[in-house]
Formats: sequence, C-alpha cells, structure tokens
Amino acid sequence: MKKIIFISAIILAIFSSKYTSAQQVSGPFTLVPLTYEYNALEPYIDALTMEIHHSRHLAAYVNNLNNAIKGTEAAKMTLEEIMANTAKFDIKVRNNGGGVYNHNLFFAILSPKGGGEPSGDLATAINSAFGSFENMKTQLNAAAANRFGSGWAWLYVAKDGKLAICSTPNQDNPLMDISEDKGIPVLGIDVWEHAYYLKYQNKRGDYLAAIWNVIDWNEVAKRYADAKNADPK
Ligand code: MN3
Repeated sequence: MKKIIFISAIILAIFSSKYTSAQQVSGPFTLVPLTYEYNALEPYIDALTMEIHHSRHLAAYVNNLNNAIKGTEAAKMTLEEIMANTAKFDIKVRNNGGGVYNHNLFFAILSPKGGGEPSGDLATAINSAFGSFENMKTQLNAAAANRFGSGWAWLYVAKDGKLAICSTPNQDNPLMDISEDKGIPVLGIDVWEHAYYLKYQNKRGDYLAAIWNVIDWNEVAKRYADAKNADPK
C-alpha cells in the first residue's frame, strides 16, 4: 500500500512539474532570465506574481513571437527593428513582439536594490522636463492609473531629445511605428492586471505607489544615456 502511495506521489510530481514549469522556447528569441530571485522584490511585488509573470506570461510572448515570425522577414530582425516595422507584419508580431520588448525592459529596471531617486544627467533631465522628481512620479502614476484596461505607462526620450510621459494600450510601446507617441522608452510600468492582481486585486493605485521602491535608477540612467546617444530617426 505504502509503495502504491509512493509511486502515485512520484507520478503526481512529474505531472504537476510538467504543468508548472516554464514553457520551452526555441529561437530566435529566448526567455531572458531574471538577475534576481522571484521573491527578491517582496513585499512590493510578490514572488508568485513574479514567477507567473516571467515564467508563463513572458515565456508565452517569446514562444508566440517565434511562431509568428517564422519564415518572415522579421525572423532576421532585432527586436528593436521589429518594433520600428510592426505595420508590415501580422498583428501577432506587434502584440507578442511588444510583449517581449516591454517585459525585458520592465524586469531589467526592477531590482531589490532599487528605490530612492535618480542622480546625474537623468535627474537633471527629469527636473528640466517635469520640474521635479515628485512631479514626474505623479504624472507617470496618473498615466498608469488612467490607462483603461491593459497597457503600459512610459517615461521615454521623445524625438526632441527631451523626457516625456505617455501610455500605450495592450503591448504597444513608443518604439513602434504605429505608436502615437514616439521615442525610446527608459522606464515602463506594466499595468496589465497580471502584474499586480494577486497581491493588490483591483487596487492598481497601491501597486503604483509600491513599485517606486524597486525601480533601479542606475539601470534607468544607463538606458537614458543610450537613448540620448542613439541616432534620431
Ligand atoms: Mn505583463
């Protein structure tokens, strides 16, 4: 009897691991691993949300993008080149390509060592564009809170070289040719419910208040410097 229970437990373990483990992905795009543990952003973003968000949601965008670009011109493009040409391709390329680009940025600008305020050139640019760091936060939170349904709020370098704030629906972003507001994103906040619902339920505002504790300003500053050095198109 004990043996049967033991064997059943093993079979169950094999089955459940099959359902809970990350989905397999095969190129050209791959699932970028996190540089921190799933529980590293607690208590601001909970471990289960991070695990599902990364190992299932992002993994699905990667898989779906790889499938959508198979045999097309996009299969030889970088993610940034795909963003600049979404109008040419199937809607699945826009949705899943945006999903991969946006989440790679989002997970990279979060850190357990985050929080505080930016310094240097980024701080100067924020003060010049918004008056103060607090004003920038207020405006970005408002863009995130007012996004109806699923989407993103962005701090980005606009075509005039200045920092600006916008919000996009679904998995769109300012790099896309179809975006109303165009530029290079340096900070993105995911306001899809999957980003916060397990911990914050319908209280998107509480998630938006908490996320500033885990924003990695060194990484945002690096992206700001790269964006300023990029060729204006
Ligand atoms: Mn998401």
